[in-house]
Amino acid sequence: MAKNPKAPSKLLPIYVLNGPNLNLLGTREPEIYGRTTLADIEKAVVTRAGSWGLGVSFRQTNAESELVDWLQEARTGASAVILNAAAYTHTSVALYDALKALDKPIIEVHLSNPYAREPFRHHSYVSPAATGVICGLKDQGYLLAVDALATLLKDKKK
Ligand code: CA2
Repeated sequence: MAKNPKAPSKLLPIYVLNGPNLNLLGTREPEIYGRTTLADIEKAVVTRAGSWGLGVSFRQTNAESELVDWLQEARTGASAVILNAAAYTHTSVALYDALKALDKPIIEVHLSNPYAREPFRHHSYVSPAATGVICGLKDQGYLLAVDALATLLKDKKK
């Protein structure tokens, strides 16, 4: 699909959902998560999605229940979801259930590579319900997820 910023999108927006503590990005542990803030990532994601004619609803919460509510909302409000569930990735059956109820493309994103970190980060409740997983590429992972979704959504329309 050629990028055509002038083409108006008939698609619902992509929800980009971020879990606990990601609001602190850029303030600590830059060696793991990079120096980019979540606001910087939002700006870059909105620009990249716009270049594909796609809209974005970018959100962050520290509450597991709010992530579940947003995933339920995505059933009718989103064309696809990019999810960095942060620590809930490794703990939340509720997120797994909500993702299984969502019949849309889902890309799991992590800034770090959880498989190169502590053993408790090696299991994800999100991955079995995700269309694809991108990790270890810091903020670039979000942009790759947008590109992947643009292709998947175009293929779906064919
Ligand atoms: O690498 C990722 O994107 C993670 O989802 C980030 C989570 C972590 O629990 C996952 O295992 C992997 C942690 C997000 C906390 O981010 C902070 C950033 C700066 C300062 C403090 C926390």
